[in-house]
Amino acid sequence: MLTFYSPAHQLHHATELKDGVLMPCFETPSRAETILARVREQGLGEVLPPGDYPAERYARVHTPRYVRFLEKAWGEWSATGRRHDALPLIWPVRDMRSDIEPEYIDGKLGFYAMDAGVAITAGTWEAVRGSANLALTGMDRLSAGGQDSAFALCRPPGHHAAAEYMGGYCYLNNAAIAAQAGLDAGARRIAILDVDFHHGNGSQSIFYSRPDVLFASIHGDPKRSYPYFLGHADEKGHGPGEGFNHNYPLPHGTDWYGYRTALEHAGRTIATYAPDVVVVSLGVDTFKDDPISHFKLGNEDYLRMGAAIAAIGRPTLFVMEGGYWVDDIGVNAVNVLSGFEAAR
Ligand code: OKP
Ligand code: ZN
Repeated sequence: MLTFYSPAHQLHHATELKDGVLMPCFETPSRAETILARVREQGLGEVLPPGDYPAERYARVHTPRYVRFLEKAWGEWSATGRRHDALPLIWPVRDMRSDIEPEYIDGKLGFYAMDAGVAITAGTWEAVRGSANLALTGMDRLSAGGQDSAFALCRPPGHHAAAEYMGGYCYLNNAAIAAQAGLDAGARRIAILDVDFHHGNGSQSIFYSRPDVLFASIHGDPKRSYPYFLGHADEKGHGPGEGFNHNYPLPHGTDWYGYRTALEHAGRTIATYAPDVVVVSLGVDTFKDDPISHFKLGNEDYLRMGAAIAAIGRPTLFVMEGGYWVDDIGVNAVNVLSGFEAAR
């Protein structure tokens, strides 16, 4: 399996509030480096750089004003004399205005964010573009034919980012950008299977009213887990998208035996949809030792997960999302990929 990787991700190393103190994010550069080392150690296949793409490609699923904000945010923030990470501290809720973009950067940060887990730093935009370009390059290789699967080693992750907001360490939605690129290259249907512990609210939101991208997500029940406000089982899609959104919220403590039932159900749903490509939002924060999540999967379960994804039987693009127990992140992520390959 080809892996797409870029060192540009290292330019993004941000802070978040942990128990009231600004600390390095759980989402660290070492995550991607550890996965890359494991890809090489296991001889998974060639490691290739991303192509370059214009920002219009991101604006196929994001709004142009949001993409412009991401590009300009650090410049506007640092022009006010501040050198520390730019973090939102005010958010529009419910009946507030979403039509008028604030002019001042502090207002813009909140306007385009769902939480304070998305600091913008000097290198964030370069890293974020690089990450999206990996997903685009992976999809382009699948669309060109001759490849059954590819792995976009994306960092920062993307699945919490919607058309017009960032959140949960995510800025551009890499999986959604790739799915749209697949359609633009001639695919008729794409399925996104999101196996990250957290519900992929951004991916769901982007495709909620569309039948050409089916979204299926297995995740910690939002009644108790981030992102709290989306990801319930009764969210089935809207209008022409009705019936093309499938959520599998599971309780804290879910182990492989609980997980596999949902995964097999999601797999059958996707196989019936017969997509031209499956995009897997690959988070391995379902691991038993993950510091911010609450499932109980073990190392070998990721081999089984890969085999279950292979059983769907479609060309597959793996896009890296979360996973915060760095000691095992390489083993677990690559186990999914090797389990997939062994079962094909
Ligand atoms: C991103 B991805 C922990 C707070 C959790 C946000 C979690 C984002 C997860 N103290 N903050 O889905 O893995
Ligand atoms: Zn996650």
